[in-house]
Formats: sequence, structure tokens, C-alpha cells
Amino acid sequence: MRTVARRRSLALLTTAAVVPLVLGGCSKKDEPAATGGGGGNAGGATSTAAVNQGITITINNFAFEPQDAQAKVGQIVTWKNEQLANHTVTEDVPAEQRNMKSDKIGQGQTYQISFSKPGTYKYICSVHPDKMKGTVTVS
Ligand SMILES: [Cu+2]
Repeated sequence: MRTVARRRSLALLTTAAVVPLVLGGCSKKDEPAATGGGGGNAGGATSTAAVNQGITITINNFAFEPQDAQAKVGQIVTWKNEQLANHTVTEDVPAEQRNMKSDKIGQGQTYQISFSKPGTYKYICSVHPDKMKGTVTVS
């Protein structure tokens, strides 16, 4: 019935809370197999599948790759640090406005968020702010 709506608002909640995930990778074990893309829902069923796939930004050699990433509203964006040094993903705006605000991300660790509004979000690594910058453009 309202499953889709609930899952959407859950994603938004996650955005607000910005839970730093400290997983070795991203497993999708709890993903319930799609409950049929039936009708009733005016548009969006197809793009939901694409959105659920998410994107990954790799951190290595004191850089974000890709440096300028593209995402959709609600899509999970994962940063994965492959470097021995710790890094952060810190939005380049006043602290109270930040969507991206990770703790230090160690080697092999990830940080995930999703964005609830379109826009171009600039971020830095707060440990290496001169070297490490990136953007996520959300449409
Ligand atoms: Cu860094």
C-alpha cells in the first residue's frame, strides 16, 4: 500500500540524520525484492530503480574520484576511502547548513548520504582542505 512512500521518507530521514556508516562495504542484504512495479503511481517507478543503485566516489591519493559527481535526489551517494590516511567529507558551507558532514573516514571505510533537494553541493576534506575538494550535482 504505502510502502514506497514510507521508504522514501526513510531516505529523507537518513539525509537529515547523516548516519556515518562504518561498513566494510555496502551490502544490500535487507533489500526486499521489488514488490512489482505496478501502476497507480504516476511516474517514477523506473527512476526509483536507478536511484536505488546509488553512486560511489572513491577517495585515494588525496583526491575524490570523480571530483565532480552527479546524483539524483534520493540516490545514495557513497564515499569509500581506499587510502591509508583518514579523510572527511565536509560540505563547504556553514556547519549548520551541512548535508555532508562525515567523521574521519579510515581506510576501507565508507560514508553515505542521500540528498533531498537538487543543487550543486561543494565539499572538502577537512583534514586536507587545500588539496581535496569535490562537488556533487544533484538533479
Ligand atoms: Cu583528506
